[in-house]
Amino acid sequence: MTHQNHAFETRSIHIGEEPEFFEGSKNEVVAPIYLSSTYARKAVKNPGQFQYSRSSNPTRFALEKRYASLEKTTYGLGYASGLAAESALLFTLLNPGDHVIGFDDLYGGTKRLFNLWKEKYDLGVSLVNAAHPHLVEEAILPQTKLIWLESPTNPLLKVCDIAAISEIAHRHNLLVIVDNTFLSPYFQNPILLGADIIVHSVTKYIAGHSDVIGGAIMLNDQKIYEKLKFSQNALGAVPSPFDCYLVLRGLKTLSLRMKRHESNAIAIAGYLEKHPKVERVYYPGLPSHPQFELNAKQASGFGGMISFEIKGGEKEAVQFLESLELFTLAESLGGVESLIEHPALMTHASITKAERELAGIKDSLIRVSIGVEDKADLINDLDQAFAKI
Ligand code: P1T
Repeated sequence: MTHQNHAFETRSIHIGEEPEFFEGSKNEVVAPIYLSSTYARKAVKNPGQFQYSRSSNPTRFALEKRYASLEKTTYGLGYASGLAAESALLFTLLNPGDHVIGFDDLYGGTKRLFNLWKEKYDLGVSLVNAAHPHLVEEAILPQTKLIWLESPTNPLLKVCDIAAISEIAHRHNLLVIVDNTFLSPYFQNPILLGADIIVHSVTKYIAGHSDVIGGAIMLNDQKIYEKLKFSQNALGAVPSPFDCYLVLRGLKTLSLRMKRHESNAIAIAGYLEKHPKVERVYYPGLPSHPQFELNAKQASGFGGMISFEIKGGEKEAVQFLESLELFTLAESLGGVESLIEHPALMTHASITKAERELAGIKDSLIRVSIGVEDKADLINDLDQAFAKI
């Protein structure tokens, strides 16, 4: 039976785990964790479906089918981390001296990776406020190859018009890569908006339980897929079968989790916006967000990530963070438990203060990954921590 025409909720449970999915399957309802690193051949020239687990592994194969289905693409590829997937893209698509245009507010580790490529391979990088598509077009150079977007961005939740930027990119023969980590494929499918390649930190909502580091790439273009499939094996940063199993399992509740992350986040963003000790709230689901309507047009939800500036500076932010009891002070996001962090000192400390200031990441900025706990418990915890500063 094929589930390709079913709704997201059905595909996220069944694709890749159909009982008859594998040659020699025992009709398992749950994909087994295939630990074998290598596979016996029937004959020297008859390798069968799997040969060596770095190249392909049945548990990963099941997951890669599901990745493609959830992003509505033809192909999916699994990686050992989000940054391994990003590295594979740079390695596969770029040559020394090429130029990339990125949103000025990207995950700090992505900017650090670009900086590494600047030093090693003379990569040109222009970071622009892609919330204004004309700034992207103005940054195009003869050596530009890629436009790299997040929408919403990490950590300032800026939103860009993926369709408008894809149209500009394609007029100039450029590829558009969208890091879709924040909304997950449940709320947004960038391929349907014209993007060429989707990348995810699977570590976040896709796996969903803060117990996996993983990455994914999804795309339609067969030629690029073949190059990526080749480099995936050649570079070797693949996920373990156990991690693939955890992701297959986590994905089954992605739709339920995302709805709950979002309804909690809407309530908490509203609470923060009214709080006298809060200077400013960044959440695309607030009507006061400058791209509220754009996000509503290109995605079916706003997600569970909120940032806000606390009144004061680093001192007040740190005092607040260290007073919380239910929110966990930790990097990362997208798990069922609420996490909170200080971008300037934590997730975005890998970029220079000058780069942070240019992007608008102040020392008073706090980023929250709203979990799926009871929202009144979460608000009570925020309340008692605000009362301590
Ligand atoms: O951590 P890893 O799985 O390698 O993914 C990197 C990455 C890529 N893209 C986005 C949008 C991300 O947020 C991340 C990782 N981010 C964090 C760890 C964080 O706390 O923001």
